[in-house]
Amino acid sequence: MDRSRNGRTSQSRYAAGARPGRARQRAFCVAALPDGDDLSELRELLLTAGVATVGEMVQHREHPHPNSYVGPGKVGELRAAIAHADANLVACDDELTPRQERTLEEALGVPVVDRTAVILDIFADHAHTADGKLQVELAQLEYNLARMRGLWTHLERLGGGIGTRGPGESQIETDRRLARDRITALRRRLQRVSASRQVMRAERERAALPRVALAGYTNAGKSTLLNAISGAEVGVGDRLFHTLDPTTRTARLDGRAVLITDTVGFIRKLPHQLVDAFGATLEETRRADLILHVVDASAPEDELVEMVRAVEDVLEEIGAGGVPRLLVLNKADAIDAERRRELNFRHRDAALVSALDGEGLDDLAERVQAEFRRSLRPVELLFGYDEGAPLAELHDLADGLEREDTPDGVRVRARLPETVARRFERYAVNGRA
Ligand SMILES: Nc1nc2c(ncn2[C@@H]2O[C@H](COP(=O)(O)OP(=O)(O)OP(=O)(O)O)[C@@H](O)[C@H]2O)c(=O)[nH]1
Ligand SMILES: [Mg+2]
Repeated sequence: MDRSRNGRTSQSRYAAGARPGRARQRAFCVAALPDGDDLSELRELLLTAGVATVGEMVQHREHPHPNSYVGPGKVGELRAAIAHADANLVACDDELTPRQERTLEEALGVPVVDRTAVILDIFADHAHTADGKLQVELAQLEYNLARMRGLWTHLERLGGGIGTRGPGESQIETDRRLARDRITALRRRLQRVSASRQVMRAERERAALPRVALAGYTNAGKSTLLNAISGAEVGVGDRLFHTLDPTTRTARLDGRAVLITDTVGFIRKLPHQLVDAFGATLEETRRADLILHVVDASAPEDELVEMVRAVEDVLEEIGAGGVPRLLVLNKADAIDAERRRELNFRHRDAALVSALDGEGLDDLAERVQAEFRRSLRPVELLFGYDEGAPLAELHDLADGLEREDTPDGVRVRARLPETVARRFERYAVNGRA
C-alpha cells in the first residue's frame, strides 16, 4: 500500500499512524499536475493528520479545471475508483476554490478536502502555546470564510429568482459576520503578541549578539540541529510541522556567542493563510543576520532541489529574501559515499552535517563565524565605567580589541561584524560606530 520511495516516510510512523482498513477516514488522493505523479507528500500529510490513503489518481494537465479540478471527463472515472477503493474521503493536492470543492462533492458523493485543509488540520493539532493556537485559528477562520461564501452562493441558487431569499441565507450571513468579528479580534490579539515579542526582541538586541535563524522544509532536522548546536531541548519529531513556535537559544559557535532561533517549517504550496497568520513568528527569520537553510540531504536530488526552491520562495514571500543564507545539508549519516560526492559537487557552497551524530558541526560553526567576519569593520567606542556589561559582551564579539582607560571611560578600538557594529552605535566616539 505504501509506495513511498524514500526514507522520509518511515515505516514506524506508518505503524503508529493510520492503517488502511482500520482507519476511520480512508482517503483517495487526487492531483492535477503538469507532469510527474508524486503524491507521497500528500500521503504523508494525511498520515500526519491521522488519515490513511487507500488509492490515488493523477491527471496530467497544465492547470486544474476551474469547475472540477480534474477534467469533467475524469470525474466519472474517479467516482468508480473511489468506490472500488472503498474510500470515504477525497483529498486534492492543491487548494480548491469553493466551486471546485462543491462540484466534486456533488459528483463524487463523498467529502472533499484540499491540501490547505489538511495542513491547517495538522497545525491545529500541533499548536500548543496560546500564540500558536491563535495563529492557527485565524488561518482556519480565513479559510472557512471563503468556503461559507461558496455555500452562500450555492443556497442562493437553490432559493432561485430575484427577491427570493435563499433558505438559511440569513443564518449564513450571521455566521459570516461572526467569523469576521472573530478574525478582527484575533488580529488584534496577535498584534499584542507581536508587540510583546518585540519587547523581548529589543532585549535580545540590546545583547548585540549576531542572530542566526534556522529555516527549512518541515522535517529537515532544524530542531535537532538547534539542540545539537546549543544543548537546548527543543521537541523533535518524525512528523510534519512538529515545531510551530519559535525558540531562541544562545550558542557558542567557534568560541563566539550567537543567538539562534528555530521556527516553523515550510512546505510546497504553504497555505497563504498560514504565512499571513504566522507573520509575527516568521519575523524572527526576517530579522536574522544569517539564515541557515536546513535541508534533508537524504532525499533524492530532484526532491531536494524542489524543497530548497519551495523554502526560498517562502523566504522571499515573508520579506527575508535579502538576508544572507547558508545552505546546510543535514542527515549526512543517512547517505552513502556516492551521494556524498554528488552533493559536494552539486552544492559546493553548502555545509554537510549530521545533527544526529555531530558530523560537520565544527565546520558549520566556523562557516557561520566566517560569514560574520566577512563584514568586519573598525570601530572606536567609549564606555562609561558603569557600563561593564556591554563592554564584556564586546570582548566576546570583537576581533583585535585594544582598550585604554581614560578619564571619560574605557576607550576601545576593535573590529566588529557590520550587524554587531550597528548595535554598538550609541557608544561610538565619532557619532558613527
Ligand atoms: N538520520 C538523521 N535523522 C535526523 C537528523 N536530524 C534530524 N533527524 C530526524 O528527522 C526528523 C525530523 O527532525 P526535526 O528536528 O523535528 O525536524 P524539523 O526540521 O524541526 O521539523 P519541523 O519542526 O516539523 O519543521 C526526526 O525524526 C529526527 O530524528 C540527522 O542528522 N540524521
Ligand atoms: Mg522542528
